Amino acid sequence: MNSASNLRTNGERLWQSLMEMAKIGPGIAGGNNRQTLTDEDGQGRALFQKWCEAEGLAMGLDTMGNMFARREGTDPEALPVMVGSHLDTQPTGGKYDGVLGVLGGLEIIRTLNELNIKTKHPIVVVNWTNEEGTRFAPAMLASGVFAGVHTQDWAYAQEDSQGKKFGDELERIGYKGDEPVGTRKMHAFFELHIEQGPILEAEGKDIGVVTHGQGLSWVQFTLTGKDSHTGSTPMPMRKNAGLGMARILELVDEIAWSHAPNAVGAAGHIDVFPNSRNVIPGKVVFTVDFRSPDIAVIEDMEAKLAKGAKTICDLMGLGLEMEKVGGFDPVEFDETCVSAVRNAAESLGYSHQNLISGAGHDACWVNRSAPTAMVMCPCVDGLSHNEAEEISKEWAAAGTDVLFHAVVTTAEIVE
Ligand code: HGY
Ligand code: MN
Ligand code: MN
Repeated sequence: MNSASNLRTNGERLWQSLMEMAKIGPGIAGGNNRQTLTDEDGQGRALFQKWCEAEGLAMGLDTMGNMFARREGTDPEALPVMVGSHLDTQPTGGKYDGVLGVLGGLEIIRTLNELNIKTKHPIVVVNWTNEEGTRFAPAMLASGVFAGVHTQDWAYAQEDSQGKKFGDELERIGYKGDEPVGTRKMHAFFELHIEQGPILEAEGKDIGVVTHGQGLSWVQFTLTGKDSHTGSTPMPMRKNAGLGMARILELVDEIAWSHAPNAVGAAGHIDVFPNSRNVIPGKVVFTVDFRSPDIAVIEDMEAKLAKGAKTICDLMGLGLEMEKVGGFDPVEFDETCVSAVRNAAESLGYSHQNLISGAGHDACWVNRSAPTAMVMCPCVDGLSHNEAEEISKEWAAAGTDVLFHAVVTTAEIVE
């Protein structure tokens, strides 16, 4: 990009919008609890739409609740460059996970409008529904349906812990659109996201040029033993599903360490029944999250765990059910789009390095629909999925500047 190559977005305006959005669905410790398809998610969507309409964008809404805010280009035939992320949060989430990518996209529009810059390709800012997968599994549900990975019917039938269905909740908050999901085509997609890991901060780099995303496996385990009295049931007579889970979780940790340093494993979702202080748990349900940049490693970890869990449960006389409830293969992003990110960081003079994303993102699925790349900025202590998640105003601005240049270069400025 020539004359616009020294352009910068407005970091202060972006920061104000981040803080404004953070007021919706506040957490209990300074972060956010704006879970997907809750009233708070609806309020966050409404604020985003209000800001987009104030910039003259045409709003689109598809049957999975994905929101598309379109700025016209000069060539009506040209496919849009899309840019975005997600506004839903974890129950104890931070203010920036996902939100930075959506509002960074909006900041691009605000800057282009302010400077009256035109682009050949339209630019569309996207809010993908249910990226987190915490209320309705799996993660990246709506971008997955958009990319043809899941069917819409299957997604609509997904239930939360109260038995509420995704499709019903989407209707209830008023964001079930008419546009058939996946019909909207694009020229390219870019996503700005906080790293959610410690590498960029530790290396002193402002920008992560994301070349790959690691793969993910979510397997839900249901162990059944027998509820009984914690006081009067002799040890040899117990069928303790909670103990079975503890042994399996030890094995999860051992398997992940056996593939150090790039594999990880843990269980974040654990339900114990009846969860009473003086009842041996007769049933536990938990989800094991394995990740690695290497699909063979993920498959080996899954196989080792299935085998080991069966041995543990057979020995303890526990019932065992395993169900794959989420997953995607490691992702390689588009070289042209990745170069646009790297060139933007270089021309703006921001320090940068290549990075493999540890977390999953909507870009991982959208990459199946169109050339895709990601920009990352550091976060304090690499902490995320924690209300104490923090970034600096400078990191947010640097990431958005790089996003701006990658998007606008790809959308082609019209002099
Ligand atoms: O699970 C993930 O990696 C993402 O934060 N949803
Ligand atoms: Mn995210
Ligand atoms: Mn997240």
